[in-house]
Amino acid sequence: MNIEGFELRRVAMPLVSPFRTSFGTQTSRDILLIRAVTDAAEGWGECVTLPTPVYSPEYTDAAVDVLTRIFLPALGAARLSGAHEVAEVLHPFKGHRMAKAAVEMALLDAELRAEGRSFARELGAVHDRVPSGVSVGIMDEIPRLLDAVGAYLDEGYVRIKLKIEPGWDIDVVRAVRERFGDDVPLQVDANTAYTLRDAQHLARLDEFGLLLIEQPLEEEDMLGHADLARIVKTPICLDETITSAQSAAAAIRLGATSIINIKPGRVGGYLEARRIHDLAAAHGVPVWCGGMVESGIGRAANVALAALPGFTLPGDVSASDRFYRVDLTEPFVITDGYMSVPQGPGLGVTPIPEILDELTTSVEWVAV
Ligand code: OSB
Ligand code: MG
Repeated sequence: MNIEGFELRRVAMPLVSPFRTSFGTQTSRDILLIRAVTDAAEGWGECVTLPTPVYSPEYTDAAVDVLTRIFLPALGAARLSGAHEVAEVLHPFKGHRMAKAAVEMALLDAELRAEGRSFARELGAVHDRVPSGVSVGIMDEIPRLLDAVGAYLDEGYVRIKLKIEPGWDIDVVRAVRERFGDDVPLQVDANTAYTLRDAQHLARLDEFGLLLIEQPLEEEDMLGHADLARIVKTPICLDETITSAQSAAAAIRLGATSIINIKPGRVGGYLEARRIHDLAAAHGVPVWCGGMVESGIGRAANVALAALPGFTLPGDVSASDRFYRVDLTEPFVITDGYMSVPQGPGLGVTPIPEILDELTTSVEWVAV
């Protein structure tokens, strides 16, 4: 694999409606794309960092800095035989997993395109379509939330995830159950908004038959989650806490998680994501594919990952129009609640040049 250089491109994508979580409100997505240029092919990667370190310690300007000054030159100097060596070359550098994941994704896409193989096949997908779940933000009032949930159910989403925080939890879940019934697959995501002192409060969610409670406590608090799991009956599912196969193994051993949300960016790449899938499967722990409000580029790879056999719960893999009026790629759509897994070489999708140009806010070429 002979790398000629990397293009770092910032793209501003307005959201169709504000997306509010316990850590803040997004109205637009500032996406960092990496285009890897090799002598055999080009490949695309999407960095899932947010503009500020409110979900994880990473943020987009830091990703640009560490990629430009450290990671891309190291990869250029390394004489890689393939994208599977990216993680090893970058291993001496601590953290910055989303930045690492983005460049690994770009080089993997280039390599697979050159060889005519798809992400899905490379990762070990066993399905050609995956069930689609949707993540629903916090809103100002319950009636608006019920309208939004009703609209998503009408569109065919097979699982609803409600973002929660103190003051927007029990009553909201009760209202959704009362309106839409007990059969709707339903789960909640707190993005670390509670502490172990809230255990009895969170146990009040048990009566609603939720699939899981996602990341109720702080990301470092593995023991707290293990304690909480003994108090609440609803399964605990970790997101922010799981940053590698090692932390996944620890969380499973401690009983801190009985289901895992796998996000490739958070764990340093699609290859580490597959390792977590394999580890979880060996322990009988179900996994599902999380999302970071990706464009069609990141979405394509997530859908491929979600088609692996251990992904037995619907993921946050929603249609392009859940977040964007215009996507960078051909839009992802859902049919009967499912999304098709791209089968073409590499990601199977590329940005549409005119749309990409229109939404681009900056471009930087890094020769290596
Ligand atoms: O915690 O799953 C999360 C979006 C940004 C940051 C964190 C999270 C989310 C979501 C949206 O819930 C998932 C999606 O992309 O559909
Ligand atoms: Mg989450």
